[in-house]
Amino acid sequence: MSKMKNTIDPAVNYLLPLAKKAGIETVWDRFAAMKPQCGFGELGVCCRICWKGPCRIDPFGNGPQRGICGADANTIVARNLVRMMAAGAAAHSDHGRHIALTLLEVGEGHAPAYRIKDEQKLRNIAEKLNLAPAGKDIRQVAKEVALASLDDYSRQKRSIPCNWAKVTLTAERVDKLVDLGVMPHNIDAVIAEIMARTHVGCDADAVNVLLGGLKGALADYTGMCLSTELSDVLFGTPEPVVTKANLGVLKEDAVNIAIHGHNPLLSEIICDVALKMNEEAKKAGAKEGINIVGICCTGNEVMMRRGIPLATNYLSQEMAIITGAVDAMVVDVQCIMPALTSVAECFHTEIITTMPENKITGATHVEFREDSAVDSAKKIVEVAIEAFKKRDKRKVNIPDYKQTAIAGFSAEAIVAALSKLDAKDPLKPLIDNIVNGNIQGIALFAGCNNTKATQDDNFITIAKELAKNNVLMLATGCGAGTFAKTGLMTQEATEAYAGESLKAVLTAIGKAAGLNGPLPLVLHMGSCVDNSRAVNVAVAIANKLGVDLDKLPLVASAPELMSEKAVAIGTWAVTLGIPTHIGIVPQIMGSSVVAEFLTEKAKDLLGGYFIVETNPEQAAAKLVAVIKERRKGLGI
Ligand code: BF8
Ligand code: SF4
Repeated sequence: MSKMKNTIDPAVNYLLPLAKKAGIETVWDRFAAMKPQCGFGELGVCCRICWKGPCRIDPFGNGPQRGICGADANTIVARNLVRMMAAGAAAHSDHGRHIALTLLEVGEGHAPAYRIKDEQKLRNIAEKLNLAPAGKDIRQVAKEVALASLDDYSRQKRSIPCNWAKVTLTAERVDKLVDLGVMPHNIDAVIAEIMARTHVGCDADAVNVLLGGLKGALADYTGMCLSTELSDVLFGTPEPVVTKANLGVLKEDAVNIAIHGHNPLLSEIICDVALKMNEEAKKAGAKEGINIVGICCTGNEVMMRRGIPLATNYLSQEMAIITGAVDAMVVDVQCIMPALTSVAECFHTEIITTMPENKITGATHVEFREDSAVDSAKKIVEVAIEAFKKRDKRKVNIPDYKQTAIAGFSAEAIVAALSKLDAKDPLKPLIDNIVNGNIQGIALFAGCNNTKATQDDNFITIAKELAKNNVLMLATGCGAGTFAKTGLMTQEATEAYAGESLKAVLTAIGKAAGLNGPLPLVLHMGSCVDNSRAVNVAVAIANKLGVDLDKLPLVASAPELMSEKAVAIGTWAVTLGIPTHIGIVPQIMGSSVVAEFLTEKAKDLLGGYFIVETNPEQAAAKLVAVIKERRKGLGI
């Protein structure tokens, strides 16, 4: 059997041999050393929930079929899975909480580094949340919106759904979720409930455990939704912006600061502060001043709002350091490889952690607090400039690879582009083209990279196939990073890969919006929390057509997923009625009950379901078939 390629990213393929020569270990070396990976873990049948264990179920039926307490494979797999969903929800919603608390501080006048950048959006949100904003001072509106969002973390009455889940979904879906008992009332309480019900000796009915997981996944949705919308209020609602992506965005003659992680609260301020500290960088010998680049979802956030170039996505974060040109990598939360500090030891690069609850041994910690954000940002830029002075020019190898990428397609930006075709009824041109078949359906690409797949390859293969089949594509997270790096977020990609009817529609919209050509082939919707933007678009279409989400020719795909957050996102997508492809075999196959529920029974219950397919060509074919089936269901 031929060995699977690590990546199709040319910048990474340029750097990997250099890393090898220098004896620097990367994620792919550690993956190779880890093989074969534990078969029990792969199937999800290993339980470490109590210290009588670890227990593992023999998948071949010869050895133990129950753990020491009597839990069977179904219970064990379901518990392991929903704990992942709880962790994903905790991660996203903690991010959301920080944003909501900062908005509250802004409303109360205590956060001088921040301001309300999109007042209209804040008022629209307040309307949506029934807070009657008309005539109120904008700071008062900020306070009320923040408090209504924080209510979603503290409400004790189980019968009252979370505000953000209730007001952003179709009425039919809300009713269905309430009827099923999976509508969250309080994000934190739902996460705690999952931890409680999966404690030793509690919920042992696999399907019941899974229903608890669905509620947790919807708590994840709620947290990311408020996070996205309130971030727009504070930092601006993204609009299309042309920028570059891949490691070639690093500059030899600049102080390169890579911002990595997820939360825009710090990265936005760093961008502001860096602009003012250019002269200091120049004095230190950096002719081009300071060059900020992004990695992972922080990268997506600042790319969408400021056109900051994206250096790379998840799996190649170490590679940024291996260029020898990154002076500081500033990290906040989530998806930051602990390996970064070991790689950085071979260079002059400073790894700077910023969050008290996210430190890495060997990193420099510069604590970030919202009330002293500018001071923290200044300190960070100073550390980067000092590090630049120590850069060893002989070790600099910036790969000459970068692609143009058009980012910034928030739901508002898409509606704005469409309104150039029909000002009174902006969604009409989109819906007309879906109904007449020029656009066959919509696919949302989300999720990570995973060493179990060739980096970026699944995304690209599936997208090219869907493009040929006239499917409109949206992307977030590291999937968006893939498309940005590979040039699929360009007008040229539309010309090259879109089917004729899709191309015609994208060209009509693009030209009307003054882009002098088509919209890009894949629309960059932002970071992982920004998956809620795709729901906004889908709900608007569903409401206009008078159907629920599970009737739309809409699919999702996370072909290289790995994180607990991605598990939570995939699960809420299914819970909202969206057929969702995953390209990595999930760690649930040790339970027929769990596998069957998620891939089949969910369809009857929710309309959405998981499609597991590791082969990208076949995955694309399955997604096209689902879209056709949905079209048939709608009679179009
Ligand atoms: O939230 S796609 S690897 S960076 S988890 Fe992480 Fe996955 Fe990337 Fe952003 Ni999302
Ligand atoms: Fe084993 Fe049960 Fe303890 Fe899990 S909870 S480790 S199956 S005894």
